[in-house]
Amino acid sequence: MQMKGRVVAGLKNSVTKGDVDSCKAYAEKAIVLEIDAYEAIMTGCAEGMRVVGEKYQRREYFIPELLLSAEAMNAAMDILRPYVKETSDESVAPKVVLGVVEGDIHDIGKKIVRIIFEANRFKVFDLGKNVPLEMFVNKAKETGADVIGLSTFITTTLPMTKLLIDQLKKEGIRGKVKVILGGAAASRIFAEKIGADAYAEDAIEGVKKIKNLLKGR
Ligand code: B12
Repeated sequence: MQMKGRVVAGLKNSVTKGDVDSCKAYAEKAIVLEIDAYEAIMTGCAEGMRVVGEKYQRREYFIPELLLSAEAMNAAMDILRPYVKETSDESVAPKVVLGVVEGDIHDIGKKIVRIIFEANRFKVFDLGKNVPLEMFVNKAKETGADVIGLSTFITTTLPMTKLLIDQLKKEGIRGKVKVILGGAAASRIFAEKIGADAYAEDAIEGVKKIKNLLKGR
């Protein structure tokens, strides 16, 4: 296996095993070898997390293993983040309020989204995880946001997304701000059902969908 392949596989295995030290070491190797940082995150770390999800579903892994893997992935992302290449797109940057909905603490996907949005020169207001609806609404008003990006990983908190859209209507700002959904619990069909503007499978698709939604603005 080529050196690059070995490092990416190392990242994947380290996330799967929840080995923080080895994850950091592979992330640093990726930088030294000038491996594309986004590729290292997606084909290394995120792939490892996908395997973790499968193991959890097969009951080979439980919450403690998930937490260790999340810690390992976060450690690698901290090292790789500054090296994610910025695009040369000079068009006006969309303002995006981003967060994980109330009741949900899965924030790894959202962290990747932030990295990729910022690499595309979007202005991101990251509200973090477990974010109450009114915080999204207030931040959107305060910043004059073009988009609210909602991350949702558990089905029990999915209804929050519909409540947010209702709230935006009540406040009279639904026409000014687009709503995009992402995360394991969301889907294109669900997004259409609740009247969101878009759903994205991953961060890159999110960038494309947002640019499309704001075309001509
Ligand atoms: C790691 C993990 C955890 C960690 C989270 C750590 C952290 N800081 O994030 C911990 C251990 C805390 C955890 C807890 C729980 N978890 Co959990 N967890 C996972 C796991 C294995 C991986 C999630 C992840 O980080 N993936 C990695 C990222 C990179 O994934 P990604 O989806 O590819 O991300 C991309 C897209 O989603 C998209 N995207 C994401 N957000 C957004 C937003 C926008 C705007 C856009 C455009 C795109 C976008 O872009 C991302 C980057 O490209 C999933 C399994 C799964 N299949 O998702 C279960 C999973 C989500 N968890 C699950 C459950 C049930 C729980 C618990 C309820 C367990 C419990 N009994 O306590 C708790 C919930 C706690 C809570 N209130 O939130 C279930 C949810 C099932 C359901 N249908 O509701 C899953 C699906 C596992 C399963 N198969 O049962 N979990």
